[in-house]
Amino acid sequence: MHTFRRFSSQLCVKLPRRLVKHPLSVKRCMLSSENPSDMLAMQSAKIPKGILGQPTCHTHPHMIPSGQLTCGITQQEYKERRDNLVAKLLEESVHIHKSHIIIIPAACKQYMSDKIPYVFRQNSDFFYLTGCLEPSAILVMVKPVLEDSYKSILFVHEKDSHAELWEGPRTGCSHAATLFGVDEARPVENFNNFIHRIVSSYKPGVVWYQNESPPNPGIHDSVRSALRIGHVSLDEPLTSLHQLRVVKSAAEVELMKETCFIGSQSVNLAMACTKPGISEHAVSAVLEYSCRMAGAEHGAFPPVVAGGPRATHIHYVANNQILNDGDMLLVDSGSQRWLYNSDISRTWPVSGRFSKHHRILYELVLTVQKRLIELLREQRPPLDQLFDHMCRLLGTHLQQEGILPKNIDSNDLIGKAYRLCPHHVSHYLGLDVHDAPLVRRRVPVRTGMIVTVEPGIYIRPDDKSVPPEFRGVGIRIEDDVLITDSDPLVLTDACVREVDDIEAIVGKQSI
Ligand SMILES: [Mn+2]
Repeated sequence: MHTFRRFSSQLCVKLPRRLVKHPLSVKRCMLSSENPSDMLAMQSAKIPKGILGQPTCHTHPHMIPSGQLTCGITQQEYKERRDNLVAKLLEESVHIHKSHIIIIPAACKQYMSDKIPYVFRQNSDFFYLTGCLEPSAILVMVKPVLEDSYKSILFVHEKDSHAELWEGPRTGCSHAATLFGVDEARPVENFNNFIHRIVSSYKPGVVWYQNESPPNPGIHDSVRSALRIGHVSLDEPLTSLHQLRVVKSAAEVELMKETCFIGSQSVNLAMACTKPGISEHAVSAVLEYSCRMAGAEHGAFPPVVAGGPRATHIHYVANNQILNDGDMLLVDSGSQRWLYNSDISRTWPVSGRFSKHHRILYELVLTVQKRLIELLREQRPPLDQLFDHMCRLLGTHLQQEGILPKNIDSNDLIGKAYRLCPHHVSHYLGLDVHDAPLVRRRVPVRTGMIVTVEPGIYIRPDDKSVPPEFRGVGIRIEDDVLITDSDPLVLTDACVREVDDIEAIVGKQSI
């Protein structure tokens, strides 16, 4: 096992015995029982030796098992993804008698100020198809009308001793085709000429390209001017790509299990470190520390660490107040490991003991969340429908507890519940936190999808429609759930959620 297992055991909070779970069902060095070691050796042999522009199984064996291009994923799986995308675009295209040119750019480096870069984050669409972590690279796939197969070309930065002195090693064109298993590698400087030549020689054609908010503005003009050559139309590839991305492969599910376990343990540790008087900032530091030590690159997003009434601001990320005895603390956080994200919310009392009214609200949200997870199994509803269920369930339970008045009809009740939980109850999860955003939430969930289930209640301190003892509290409980052919699998079930379990660990660890 790689970095993940080595560190995670040191950082596990001591949980009651019945809660201790085994995080992984697989050994990273074997993909499946049918995959004999000579096959892995064969796949390793395809990965060039020597120091390249990103970690490989040869240079970083503690990060990437033998035979894989990136942790958990082989060159072959990346190739199958490209094959699937090309096949899907052709199948759905109305342009049968045309050539197809698909352009998927990598992300560019972003700067916080002069020459000071942010940590680079690859464009998930590009990464999904290549496994390439290089900024400003470009994947082009060309399927001429008269040919049965397509050609994949990866544009990368050529080796350059001066640039490498500052920025570190590059893979360069000589190794990129072998490393990424594409047909050709070319220098990014040649993209402009190449795209004009290809569009002219293969017309009539369709260029598949993300024209709205392009990931690499530096090549946008080149693509736009190639489109003016004539006999070429523009279409967008991402709707089809996201339909592929939203259903996870077996290897992706294993990566998601890992990131969900890391995220779960980091929230458990944050819970254990919480006591009156510490700051939201310190809790946020525990989350980040725990994720990184367990093998994540970093958090999945800036965490929400919101004590007391600040939890009623759904995207509170200032995290700069002191936590008081008597407050509840809402945390929404996750980890990113090999670009796969977890997304977890928990709410717990700063003192370690739920007050009577906080407990009523918490158990109400928990009951609703558990019912929603059951509904995923029973009905496999679209996520939008799950949201309607949440509003109805929240309304009914709030009425039963006397938090909402008894004399309102069911439509009114749903409206009032919506006002108390104005965010959606679910989104897809994977390489992006809000994964595959072009897949509608109106389609029924399917086996292999990973979705969040995150009901909440936010009662502002000045909300006169609710009894005073319930005001000034925000509660959200969010888990990550894999849809399977049988019961849905809660990938974040290592994260403490029951009232008794929370009370057993809050404040039990000093920092
Ligand atoms: Mn979420």
